[in-house]
Amino acid sequence: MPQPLSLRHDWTRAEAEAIYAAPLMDLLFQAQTVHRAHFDPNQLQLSKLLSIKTGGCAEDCTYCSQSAVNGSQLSASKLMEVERVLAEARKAKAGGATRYCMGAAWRSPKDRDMTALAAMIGGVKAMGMETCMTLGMLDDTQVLRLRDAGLDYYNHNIDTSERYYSEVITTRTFADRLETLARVRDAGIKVCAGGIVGMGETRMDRIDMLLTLANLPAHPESVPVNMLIPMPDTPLAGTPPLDPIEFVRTIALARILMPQSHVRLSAGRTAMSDEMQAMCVFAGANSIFVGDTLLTADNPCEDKDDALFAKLGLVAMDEAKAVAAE
Ligand code: SAM
Ligand code: DTB
Ligand code: SF4
Repeated sequence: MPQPLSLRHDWTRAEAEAIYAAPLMDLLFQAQTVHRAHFDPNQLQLSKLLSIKTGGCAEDCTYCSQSAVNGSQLSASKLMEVERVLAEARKAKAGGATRYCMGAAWRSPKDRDMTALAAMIGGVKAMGMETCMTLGMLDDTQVLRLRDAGLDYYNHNIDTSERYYSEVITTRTFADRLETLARVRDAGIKVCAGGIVGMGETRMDRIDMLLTLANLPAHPESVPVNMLIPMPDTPLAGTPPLDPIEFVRTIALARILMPQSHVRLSAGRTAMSDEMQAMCVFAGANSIFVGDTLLTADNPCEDKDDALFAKLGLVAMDEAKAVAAE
């Protein structure tokens, strides 16, 4: 997708480091200035997640509750029936979501699943919501099948820096992730790509993760920044929490490097105070997951989020505005 000349794809590490490490008030001011040039600062895009196939995954992602390799207690489910997915999507629409994200605990989908996946996409689109799927690695045929079914976004996270990647996952490579992202982009599906912070990585890893995303030929339209949820039964269960200000700096850097992207304050909000979430929004986050469950982990309930929005004067970005901004 062609992008305006003002969007840069040649950020250097020195520039990114200087932005990230600036005095916090300068960093927040810069991020908020960039944010206001591209978005209404009081609007949040609302996405809803559904796990359409849970547990029993062959990959060894150390953060994930769904990896069979981690010896997770979570039992493996089959792919959810299309009608059930659509019934859940109807509830999400009623709850104000404009994007419906369907996630599967797969290394990659099987060809036999593609017909059901296409029906889910068609059904959710017919409700007037944007569709997103996250299904693992895709081959050329699968990408085109999803595109032809009308899929709007594909989520595929690079998770961390290239350097730290093998500390977190060994059953696939950083290059594998970039390959699927390039396929998705080339097919004309919008890209949702971000990562996780708080996994024991260094500040440089956080910076390099964002540099990789910002220096792709086109910025991902959505950039989810997940705070690790230390799930029981995973190798990262006992990981100490990341300093909240480091997290805010990560959000601000994402906003400054990728000015037109929706930066999502993604997993981990249940562990964040209202003040921290407010600071993340000031730093340029303008998308969240709503509803009390992510894939397997908890998310703040609707009442709690409604109270937070009221306190901060935040309103939902309607679908038209969400699409126009991209
Ligand atoms: N299996 C597919 C894949 O890995 O691409 C799709 C689902 S996977 C669960 C989607 C993303 O959720 C991961 O890439 C990771 O960034 C995020 N995630 C998973 N578990 C998490 C956790 N405990 N804390 C924060 N983010 C997590
Ligand atoms: C993303 O970056 N975060 C979402 C979504 N993309 C698929 C997933 C968060 C998962 C949190 C842990 C869980 O629910 O199991
Ligand atoms: Fe499987 Fe995705 Fe979890 Fe990795 S993150 S174990 S690929 S479900």
